[in-house]
Amino acid sequence: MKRKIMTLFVTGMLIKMLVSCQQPIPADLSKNNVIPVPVELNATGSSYQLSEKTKIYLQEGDSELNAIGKLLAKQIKGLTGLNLSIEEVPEKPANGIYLGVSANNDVLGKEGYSLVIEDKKVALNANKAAGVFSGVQTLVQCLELAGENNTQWIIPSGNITDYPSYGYRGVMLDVARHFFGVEDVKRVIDLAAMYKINALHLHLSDDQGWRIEIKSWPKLTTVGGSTQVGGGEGGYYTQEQYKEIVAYAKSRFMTVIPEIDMPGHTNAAYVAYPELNGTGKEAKLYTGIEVGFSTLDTRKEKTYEFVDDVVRELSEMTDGPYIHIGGDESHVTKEKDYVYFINRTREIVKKYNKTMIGWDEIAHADIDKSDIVQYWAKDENAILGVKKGAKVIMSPSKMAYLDMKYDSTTHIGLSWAGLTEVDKAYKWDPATLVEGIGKENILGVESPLWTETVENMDDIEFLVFPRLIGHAEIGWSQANKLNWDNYKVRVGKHAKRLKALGVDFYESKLIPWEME
Ligand code: TNX
Repeated sequence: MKRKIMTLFVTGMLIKMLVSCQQPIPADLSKNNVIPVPVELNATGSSYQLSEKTKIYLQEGDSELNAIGKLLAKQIKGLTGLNLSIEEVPEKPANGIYLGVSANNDVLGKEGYSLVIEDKKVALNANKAAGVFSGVQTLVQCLELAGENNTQWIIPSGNITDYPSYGYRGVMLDVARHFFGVEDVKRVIDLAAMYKINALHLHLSDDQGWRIEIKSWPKLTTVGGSTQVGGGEGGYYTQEQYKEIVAYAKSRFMTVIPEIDMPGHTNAAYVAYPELNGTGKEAKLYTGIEVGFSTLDTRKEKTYEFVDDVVRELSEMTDGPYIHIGGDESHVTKEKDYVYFINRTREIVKKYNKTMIGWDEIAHADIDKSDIVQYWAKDENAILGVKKGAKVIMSPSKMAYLDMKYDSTTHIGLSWAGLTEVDKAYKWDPATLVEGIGKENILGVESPLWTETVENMDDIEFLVFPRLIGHAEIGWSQANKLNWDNYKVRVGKHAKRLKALGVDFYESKLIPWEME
């Protein structure tokens, strides 16, 4: 009898243990904190639990998926400590995390994805690898701790269907005023990619420094790259290093847009090659932060040989479709010379099969629907560009400029466009901001970080985060989903993640940060 009771007891314990292992932990995906907020999200109340045994399965035979699988494993490892193995499979498996590129769903486009989370499996499907990459960023954000003593990593169950509002979602880093090396740029790429930013605009030249090796004009870097704001030693990327950045960005589905700012902002270039100087004054290396005093000599053929060589070499190392030619604040270039210069430079960019982007002033030149105007300052310039058929990248300085101070006490940053607290940075709609510019005219959104006052990675992180996260949502999410009160709670929940990654973000008082 005793034995029978014992057997029953042990069997009961075993069953209980088995059931408790298999019983999914209840969780609510709708309480999630995903940024950018997805197009459609339905919660089903249960969860998928991760363990050391969880596998990442990849649809067979796709090298891009393989790379994404590895990045996913790395992100999961970083967050949870779990080592997931990766395996290619011919068919969707009955368990594990599956990544596939055969969604065959027009609505999803190139970057959209569908994510289905069930008790036993997670399936992420897209039309293209870029979509899987977007979905992976969502999936990682959905991971949370649950269960007894909060020790289990789970993904709340449900379905997410998601795709971007705008195809271009960028961040700009000015590496001319202060130079930042390859490792810093890679960190910016990684952090921005977590929020589905897909364009990295590098401001590679300005009065204070020339930062990209051009083999046919070697003194641009050896002389023009030798200093920076404040008189530090400056620096530049060799072509090999630049290509390394392009490849790293590409592996995160991000396009690099190189900018050579002309005909103004060119002091460093013509200190190296005085024959390009159009000011009639002798030039010296410059380490201050004034703008608008420099110009190339727009009427000299030599200048166009220079532009041709620079654009050719840049095009050869850039696999993306765009070359940014600057064009802003050319205050000492006569209007007719400015227009002449932009027109000729535009032809050179076209000759190398690239699309020209320029700051909004370029709308005064003979541009058309094959060009892109980056709105930063003047409505009338951007509107003129749109009238000529050009598409617009929205970077309104009052909301999108990451170098503006948050408030009057902010220790770095400028304030010429106003103070930009996190709510102001978030509360705008690209499609209604400027009368005469609608969604159909807009390529996307970009947040520029000018670095006159930015000296190191901590400074970058402090000004970029959290404002870029809000801009990422404006660029990706549907306009009717953008809501500050809801957003501030979600972004508050990102504090732990950001801290874990060592991001030195600005702890705005407007956001209910959850630090513990
Ligand atoms: C204006 S924005 C500039 C930059 C400065 C920036 C500082 C633009 C196209 N030109 O040269 O760095 O202000 O906020």
